[in-house]
Amino acid sequence: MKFFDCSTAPSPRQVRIFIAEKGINDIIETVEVNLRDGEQLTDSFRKINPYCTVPVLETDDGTRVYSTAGCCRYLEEAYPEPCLMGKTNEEKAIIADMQWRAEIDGLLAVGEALRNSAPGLKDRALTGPDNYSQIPDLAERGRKRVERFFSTMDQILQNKTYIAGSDFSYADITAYCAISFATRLKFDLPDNAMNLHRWFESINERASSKI
Ligand SMILES: N[C@@H](CCC(=O)N[C@@H](CS)C(=O)NCC(=O)O)C(=O)O
Repeated sequence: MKFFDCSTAPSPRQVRIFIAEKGINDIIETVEVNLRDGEQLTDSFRKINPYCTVPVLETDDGTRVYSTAGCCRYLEEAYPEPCLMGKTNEEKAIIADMQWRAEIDGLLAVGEALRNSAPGLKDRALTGPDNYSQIPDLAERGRKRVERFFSTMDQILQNKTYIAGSDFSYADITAYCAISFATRLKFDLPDNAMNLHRWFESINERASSKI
């Protein structure tokens, strides 16, 4: 199996953490794609992924999976233990619900704020093969959405150890990657978000978060 990664980017980091939690690093060949230098837009990478994004997972029969959710789904089916996407129907649905929220309200909100303001991403306001101009109002909207995400996550974690219940799951991985990316970009977790701080520190202590 081959995994196209970028060590500084939050989406492939989700897959990296997923792989580490499954304990299958040894059977996966990792290929680093240099997004900073625009390697995702080269002809040779377009042949690997026409969407020009990472992660990409190439399975042993040569099938390529282009989305984070698709990569994680494949790994969960192929390596069911430890379970990261739920066992019962209810668990599976709640984890999918919470993961989707963390992706849309967390990771995409941080991306909206960053990609519509960073000088280095001029005309790259969206990922993919086409160029899109930055819209400063969207950067501002993204910042507000990130603040809202922090407070919603704090509330969700009020009576729970993890985002989707009592077990660590894919929903925690997505929320963690979104929040640690936000903190790298100088979004501060609110001091009074005690549940969020407690949860964030507990995920920081997992070996899988060190990679
Ligand atoms: N929804 C996609 C998003 C993937 C994505 O946007 N990846 C970013 C890195 S976090 C990327 O490849 N960016 C390329 C670029 O900035 O042109 C997924 O989850 O796979």
